[in-house]
Amino acid sequence: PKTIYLKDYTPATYRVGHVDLSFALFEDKTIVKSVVQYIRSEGAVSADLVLNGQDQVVTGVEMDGVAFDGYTLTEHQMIIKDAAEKFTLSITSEIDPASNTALEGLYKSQGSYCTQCEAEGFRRITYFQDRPDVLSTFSVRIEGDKSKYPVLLSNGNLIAAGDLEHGRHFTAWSDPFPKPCYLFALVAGNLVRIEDTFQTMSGRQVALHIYVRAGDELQCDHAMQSLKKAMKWDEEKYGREYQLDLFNIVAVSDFNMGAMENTSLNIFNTKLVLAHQETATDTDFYSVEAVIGHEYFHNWTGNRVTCRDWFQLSLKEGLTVFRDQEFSADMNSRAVQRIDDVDQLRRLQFSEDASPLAHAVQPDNFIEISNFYTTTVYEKGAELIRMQHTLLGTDTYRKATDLYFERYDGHAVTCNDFVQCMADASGRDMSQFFLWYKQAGTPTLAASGQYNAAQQQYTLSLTQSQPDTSGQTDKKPLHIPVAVGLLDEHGNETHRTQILEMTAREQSFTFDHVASRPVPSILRGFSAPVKLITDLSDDDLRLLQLKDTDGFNKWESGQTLALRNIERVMADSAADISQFVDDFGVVIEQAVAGAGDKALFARALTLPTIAVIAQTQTVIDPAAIDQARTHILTSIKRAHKDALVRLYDDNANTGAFSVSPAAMGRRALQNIALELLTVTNGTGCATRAKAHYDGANNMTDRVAAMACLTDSTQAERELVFADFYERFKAYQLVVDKWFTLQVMANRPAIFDDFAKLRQHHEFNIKNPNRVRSLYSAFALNNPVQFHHPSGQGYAILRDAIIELNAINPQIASRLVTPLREWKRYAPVLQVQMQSALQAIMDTPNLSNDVFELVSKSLK
Ligand code: B3K
Ligand code: ZN
Repeated sequence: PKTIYLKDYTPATYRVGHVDLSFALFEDKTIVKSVVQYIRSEGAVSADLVLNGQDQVVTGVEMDGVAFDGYTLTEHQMIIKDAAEKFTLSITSEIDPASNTALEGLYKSQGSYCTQCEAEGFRRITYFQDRPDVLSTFSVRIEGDKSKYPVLLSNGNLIAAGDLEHGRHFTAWSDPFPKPCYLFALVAGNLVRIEDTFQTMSGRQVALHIYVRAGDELQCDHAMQSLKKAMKWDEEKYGREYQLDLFNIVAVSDFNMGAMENTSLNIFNTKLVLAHQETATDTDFYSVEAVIGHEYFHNWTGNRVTCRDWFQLSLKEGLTVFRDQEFSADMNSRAVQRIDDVDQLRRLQFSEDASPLAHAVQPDNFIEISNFYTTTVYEKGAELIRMQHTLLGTDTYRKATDLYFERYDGHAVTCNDFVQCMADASGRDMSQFFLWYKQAGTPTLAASGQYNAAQQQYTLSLTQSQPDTSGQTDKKPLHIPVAVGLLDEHGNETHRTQILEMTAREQSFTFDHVASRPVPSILRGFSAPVKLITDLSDDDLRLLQLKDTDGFNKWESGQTLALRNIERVMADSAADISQFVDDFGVVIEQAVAGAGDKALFARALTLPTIAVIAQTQTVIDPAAIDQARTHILTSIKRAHKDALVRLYDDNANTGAFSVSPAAMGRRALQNIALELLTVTNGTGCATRAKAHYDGANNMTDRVAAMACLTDSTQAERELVFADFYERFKAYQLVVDKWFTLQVMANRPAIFDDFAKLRQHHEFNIKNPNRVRSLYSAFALNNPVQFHHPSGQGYAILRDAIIELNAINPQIASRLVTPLREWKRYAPVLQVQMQSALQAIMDTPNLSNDVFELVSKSLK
């Protein structure tokens, strides 16, 4: 496989004026005709036109309307040497969407046709310069059987439709805004639609349509409301208005990821559209809102201003994730949003950084671009935008984004161009900041404080260090915004949040008028994606946990105390944790008293997960982490059972179901009480969890009850899981949950259970959601059994990757993630993880996707 380098970027030799596509859909094949105007670029270094294409049979080529055979076809290219300065090329080819299991290009999902072109799927539809910097207007004609495919959609505006002979019909579409081919989309199917409208800030009416399979239309309201909120939010926060008269969303069951932002025709995984209290959890409701927002926000950040090349992926993804995070924070609880986002960053991105697959937010090489839709490009990328927002301040940041849109609307640009707008609008030098885009790895920030009573001064000394990562050593210091406030010994805030700008390896910052020894609240709101090490005592952390005005650091202090205690127990199982357990009781009492954000209390009562704890360990031993964690949870339950029962009862479900943040917070708090009360998995626990399940009027409570039962060996477990299946077997997304909840079980029967589920008639290896519900759920949410010393867990994943490699390389390569950090695991686990990776490596016909991740992981 060939490696592509950022340094080798050259502009396309030909520009494209207009693309005209026509699709004739037949059961055994689809005939695609593309008519494209090519114009040689000024200063082009060659007159050769090189088009990408694969998995299609070319049946006819014309140049300027005349049959043409002056081209060469290679496995993945069509080359026309010494082409004219300006010409029109027509290519007719045949493709077979029904046999496309990679779910890239044009494929079929449950009887409907749909497309996925990002990043390089358009080349599976027709021969084209499949790169994001070739922008053009598109017109599209689709024809197919009218009874099978009554709905025929593409991007832009509908300009014609009509009936044809033999029960067929057609539609014609025109998208007047130039776009790269990765934003092209087509849908044909038997779908129903939900309609609404949105009036834009300049007073235009936009028709909003959501298309789903018949029967699913009752589950679309939340998505529609979320879309309208997102459109409004982008107008208010970024001054961005939607430009077309129509905005379509289509939900499909077979989709490699969450959703895709194709211009005016977003295609979504059903999981991120459908939401009803009976079938979706609060987390699902939350994700639907976030992803509907995310794809909508791409209209400006990604589509109207797009990427020059795929090394710039974070230009659109990091920025759009930041935008969706802020949207969710505005719609819900800001502190909770930040906590959840940071938790995810630590669990997934920090672990990526700690593995051989660590890469920069703007990578400089790749083999397969699909492998770079990573949490580094997305979530760390969002942190880089957040830091720029922090450094500039809200108003200047807005000036900078206005400048960005004004300068680059209709253009394909780079991350450097974005940061330059930040620099130009603020007058700040952002060149050191840009290193965040180029250097991989999670920096460590060490902080220590010194109080000088005589001078009434407090000095905070900060040291930053950057870890070596594959191919990168001797890194330079970064420009880090460190948000700090000071509290006095009573917990009163004496110094409000200041942004300390760290630019050197070591730096000290002095605070004046400090009347007594303060407790610093450092890195408020997690102002930079670093690992923070402080010299704060347990008492300092306890003060912050109770009194900090920063919601994030209040939570974080409790988590740090929990981590310290887990480590104490890991070092000595008889360690004294009574102080921590007592303090935990104080938080439970505060939650019972009920003043404050319930969702925030629920987070405060949640111990760090095994995955987050793992990121703080030099050698990872999931079973040992689990043992220490469970010991603490059990001690908490024993000490505070009565208070937890009160917390559970006080937060019981009353009245009608609602997805307001307050109602979600109440459920989260009651469910964490349930979780703490059922940690010991005895008969009482099972009775309590089953009662919770039986009394539930929504999916959140049912799933919470089942999560509490899954490790159990009590009879209630089987009763509840059987009832759940019978009740919901008609709902694919709920059956996914049924698979997931069972493979999360930390109990010896897991391997037998897993084998049965793999053979279950509802398991389908071609459906990505089902694969994730079984394999990813097991490998990521069941760390103790996945890392079973027998190696059975690794063997399960290895076999799935090998099987999927031939079916759907993108999904296969995603499954490599849980193995990539193998070098950090305890020696007996490490060798088995390595040999699982080696077995995959030794498999013939590896896809580029799997080859790249496995070979780099093994290095
Ligand atoms: N841009 C798409 C991701 C495409 C992934 C291609 N392998 C979804 C998103 O980030 O919004
Ligand atoms: Zn995106």
